[in-house]
Amino acid sequence: AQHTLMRHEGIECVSHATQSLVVANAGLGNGMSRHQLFRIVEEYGLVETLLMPPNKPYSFVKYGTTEEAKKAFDALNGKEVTREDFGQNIVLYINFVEKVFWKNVVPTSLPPGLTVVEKVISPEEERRMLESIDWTEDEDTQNAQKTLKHRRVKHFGYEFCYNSNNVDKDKPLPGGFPGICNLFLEKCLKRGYIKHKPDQLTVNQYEPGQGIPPHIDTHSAFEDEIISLSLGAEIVMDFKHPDGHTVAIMLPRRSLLVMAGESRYLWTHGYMITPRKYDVIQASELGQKVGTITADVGDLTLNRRETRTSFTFRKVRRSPCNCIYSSVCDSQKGQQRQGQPSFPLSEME
Ligand code: AKG
Repeated sequence: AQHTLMRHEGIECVSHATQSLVVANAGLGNGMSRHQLFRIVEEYGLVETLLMPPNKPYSFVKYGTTEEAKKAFDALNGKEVTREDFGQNIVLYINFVEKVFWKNVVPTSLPPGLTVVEKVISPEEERRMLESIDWTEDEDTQNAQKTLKHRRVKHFGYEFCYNSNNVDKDKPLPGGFPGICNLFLEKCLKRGYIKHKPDQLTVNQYEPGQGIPPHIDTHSAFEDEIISLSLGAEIVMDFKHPDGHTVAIMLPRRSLLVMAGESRYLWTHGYMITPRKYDVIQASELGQKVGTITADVGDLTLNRRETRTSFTFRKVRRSPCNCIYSSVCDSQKGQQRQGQPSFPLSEME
């Protein structure tokens, strides 16, 4: 029956062992996330390709060797796994295939309001921005510095408090932004990436394997436009709509992520916190990787992670948010953070 189902879909299963598997019940179409599937399949060998066709209840995995694929087949066929998000159990069904491919690749659109500007600064500016952050300062220096469980952070302008997911608007930090950041923001304003000059900066530093949990920046804390500069390393960031639709976006090194409108207010953003030190990315030319929707394309490979430092600039909000996304808006619920994804307690010291 499994073979018939796969043939309906144009997938030819083979009875001999190959490097590639089709994993039924583990697709984007039945709620399996790319992260979870990757974690499951990487246990059995080097995953060369992980292809998850849009809206389909199956995925394809290509291993470095046939032996690895065989190991995965033996261990996973018929195995029950618990889906991370809904806690629902599903049984995986696996077959060998000759080739991993997906013919109906349709470009999925980016979350509305989201832009990625590539090479927004030069390598020299990147170096100077990284040097402008002194991580050796101790606690009683002027800019709040914290080591969270999964990354370290430093705040400028205003401290972001992870207990309340908000800023103390009456307590600006002394010293302002590092000078080079002001120059960068002038450039962003001049080029029209942002309309208002931010007054709050969070610098996050992530070692390989670290990340940030999915969250929406608290509506009542910050204005609409939020920008994040990626330095030191590229990363794949996941954006998730409340209906469960997830889009993985490649943020190249020295690129600027601009989140406005729906992408800022309604979609969560974050990237994985796992012991692994690789990201699944599109293996096309560099220029095509910007804004890549890795979940929906077939041309995937793995990238080793390096230390990534991000500079996230935001403008502190001075009046309640009146956006159109009231289901996730704490201003409109009259209550802090109600129903809104926030940083879990485990994030904190
Ligand atoms: C945050 O600090 O709230 C972020 O979302 C940081 C995102 C990033 O590292 O690019």
